[in-house]
Amino acid sequence: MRQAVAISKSSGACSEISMSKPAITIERFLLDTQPEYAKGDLTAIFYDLALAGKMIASQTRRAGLLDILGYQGSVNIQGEQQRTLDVYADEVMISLNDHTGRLCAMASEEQENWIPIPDQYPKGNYVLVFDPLDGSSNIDINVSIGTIFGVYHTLDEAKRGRLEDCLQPARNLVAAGYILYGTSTMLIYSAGQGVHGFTLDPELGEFLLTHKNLRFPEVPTYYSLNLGAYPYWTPGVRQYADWLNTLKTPRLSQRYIGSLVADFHRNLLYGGVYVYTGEEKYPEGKIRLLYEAGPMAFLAEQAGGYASDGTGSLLDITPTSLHQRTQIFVGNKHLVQKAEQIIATSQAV
Ligand code: FBP
Repeated sequence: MRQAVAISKSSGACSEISMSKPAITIERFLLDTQPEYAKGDLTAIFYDLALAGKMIASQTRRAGLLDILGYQGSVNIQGEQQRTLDVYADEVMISLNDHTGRLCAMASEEQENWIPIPDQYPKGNYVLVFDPLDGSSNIDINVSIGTIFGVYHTLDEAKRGRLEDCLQPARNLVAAGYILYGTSTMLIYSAGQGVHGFTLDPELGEFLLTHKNLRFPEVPTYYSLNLGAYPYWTPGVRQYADWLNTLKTPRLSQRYIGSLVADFHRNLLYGGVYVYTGEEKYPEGKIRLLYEAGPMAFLAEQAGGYASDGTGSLLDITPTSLHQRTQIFVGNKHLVQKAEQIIATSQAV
């Protein structure tokens, strides 16, 4: 058991404390595990994302105490009433990243158009796409929500950012992840070498490594879908939901938080599948391809899982618009492949 020395605030005396895990920050871990990123920009982008996570967490944690619950009174490009925390999280993500000289473009769920880097700031070679606060419908009821992000490399280093830089398939992602605001605040990411989890130590104000090399467990435990939409699903999707519902070995339990980040996180730790397909309100699906489904598909593949739109890999779909929606089946590979198989068979009849 590693020993570490800590200064006790009250007496100022030195005392020995036991740390179950060595204190490894994201930056340290990236530099140790992916020295090719040591030159800085991507490591620094993670520093900025971690800071954004800390700032957003400091608000979500006190949401009931501060006047930040409820709606902002504005409507976003999705036609959704923006919540005060949606707008706050969006402003944090943009203001922490638009002047660093590391990015050439950004795209956000809360912004109609792609976000250029202001001319007064130097441009960089990375592109940041994000959903500043996923699961917004859960904010006021104190249920876990999250920030989803994806990092691409620019298509042309000679140019300042362009819309095209944002409209890349998730297969091109350099890194992706999410920040989960739950019982604790966690940052889960992959930069192409596995999926790793860091937990925010509120005392130290640091995200410390707690979950190295996360992979979907072979035997799944859960399935996550909104059964309330069952009547509006295609016959193939209904057959798949029935198959999940009646599976014996293993018997799966249904869990649906209504927050993609939280449902994905549980399924990553315990095995399972999250599904959001076309239905009455969203015929082509609700989840946005660029800054929700794409990053989750990248993480799933890095964790030994798979993500599909019901017919093929979500990683290979090139977005044609920033806020394009898609169907999503993501989780244990065999569960998602079963969906493709059942849907294909139902369409064949
Ligand atoms: P937001 O990004 O606007 O929150 O929408 C995405 C989402 O909240 C997912 O996180 C969640 O899984 C889904 O929508 C819930 O939708 P529904 O309430 O229709 O089941």
